Amino acid sequence: MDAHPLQIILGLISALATGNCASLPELMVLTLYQPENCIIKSEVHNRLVVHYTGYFAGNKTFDSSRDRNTPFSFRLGMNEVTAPWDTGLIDMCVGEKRLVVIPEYLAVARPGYEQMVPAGNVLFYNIELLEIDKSMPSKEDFFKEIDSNFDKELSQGEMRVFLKKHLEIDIQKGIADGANEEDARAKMLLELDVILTKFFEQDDVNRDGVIDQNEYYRIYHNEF
Ligand SMILES: [Ca+2]
Ligand SMILES: [Ca+2]
Repeated sequence: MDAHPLQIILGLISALATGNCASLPELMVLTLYQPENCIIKSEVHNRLVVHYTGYFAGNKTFDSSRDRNTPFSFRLGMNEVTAPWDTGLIDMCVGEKRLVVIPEYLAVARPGYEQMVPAGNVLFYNIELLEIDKSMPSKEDFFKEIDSNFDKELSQGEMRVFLKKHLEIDIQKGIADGANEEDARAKMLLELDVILTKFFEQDDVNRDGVIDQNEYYRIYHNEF
């Protein structure tokens, strides 16, 4: 009889954790514990408070909020944490525990954290969600979300990724309400180009092809 997929995954994780296996093919997210009452779940833009322990194969801890006795807080899906956290902690409820296992090629440290997470390691994060705050992000939060390379300028490519992500959320809502997926997607791509062109024509005041922080906050000042 074939092994159950969960058995294969657990076997792979235990081999990795003991250092008996060299590499992991892709990001893995496992729910270790889920409370019975699991109705309010984490979504993109929510501020989450978590406790986590990060360790390498062989169980060597490299970073732990539990050791510091200080929970860690961040906005989900807004580039405040590495991409595997942003995707791996969606749809989670308070009290839930997950194991996020990040393969070497995705285990990229954020600027300033290179020493803590040296390249070439599979990373294990044992994460418990303590709180979800669903209040709206600020304009500073949105700037950080768009600026994915942290250079404090918003390029057309970064704006495109950001808009696409948010239009995709609209599409999924439309499909849930009965819209045709192909039509919705075609309309989205059309809208995306129109919005992008208009945005840069209007708001790239010095015409250098990027939106800097002055230009960005000028938009907020004028339009919000
Ligand atoms: Ca940028
Ligand atoms: Ca500019």
